[in-house]
Amino acid sequence: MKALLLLTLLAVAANASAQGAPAAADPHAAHHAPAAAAQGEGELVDGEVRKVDRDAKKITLSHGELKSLDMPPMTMVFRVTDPAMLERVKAGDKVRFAVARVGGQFTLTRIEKAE
Ligand SMILES: [Cu+2]
Repeated sequence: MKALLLLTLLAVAANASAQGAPAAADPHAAHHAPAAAAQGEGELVDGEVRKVDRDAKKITLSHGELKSLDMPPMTMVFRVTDPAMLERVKAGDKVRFAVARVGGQFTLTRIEKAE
């Protein structure tokens, strides 16, 4: 009985750590450490808009280092929760933005044009 309980606990622990790992289907995830879920929210970083896809609610940004998400500078695609955020920016704009991990996806929480 005791052994069964231990196995159950191990299974729960393994499951929990698997959920913290990036989705294997995301080719961008490989170089991102599985940091804690809500980390990085609110940190404004400099970036430049590469592509805006309002229909898909996605934006491609090149960004500087994101220390709280343990990300080196790169170009990547972010999901947006509100497509209205994409009305104000276009490819080539210098921006400042904040990103959070929502459901394992890097999601833009804020974006504004840089001065
Ligand atoms: Cu990145």
